[in-house]
Amino acid sequence: MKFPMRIYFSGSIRGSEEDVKIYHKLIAALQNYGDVLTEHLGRHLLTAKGQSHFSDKFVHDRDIGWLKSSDLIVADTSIPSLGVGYELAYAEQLQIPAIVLNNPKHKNLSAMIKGSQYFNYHQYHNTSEAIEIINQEVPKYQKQIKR
Ligand code: 6K6
Repeated sequence: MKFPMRIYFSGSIRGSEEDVKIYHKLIAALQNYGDVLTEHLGRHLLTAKGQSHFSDKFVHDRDIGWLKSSDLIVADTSIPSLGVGYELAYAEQLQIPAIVLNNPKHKNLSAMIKGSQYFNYHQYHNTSEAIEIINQEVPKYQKQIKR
């Protein structure tokens, strides 16, 4: 039996939620390839400062659990976010494949991400370009799943 790919989408929350509409579209594109564990990031449920009725410890432990169980992480690094950087470093440590999508409109991306040979890094300039990258890159990882 073939199991759906488990994809962890990572994007800024407390860094800034400015790009939530873009995340929504990227998540919809990723859902063509598998289950997106963090699909809530693309919803407009998030309050202004990334607060919820869950404690920070709950959010951290739940998200790390999802990350550990994922086959692929796709991170939008366009808005600098400590959480996204933390998740990418965690993925590299665990050798979970990671695609980094970066729109240079906001800031120059940290050398710690851009300079790492581990990440499958792509720059994009608009949402359709980011979706094209997803459609081109994600199927490559689908073939690697051995579950
Ligand atoms: C807000 C709305 C619903 O729940 C919340 C609470 N906050 C978070 N919920 C879910 N994931 C979170 C939350 N805060 C951070 N993260 C994780 O870190 C996500 O997986 C994002 O990829 C990343 C964002 O980090 P910051 O530093 O921009 O907040």
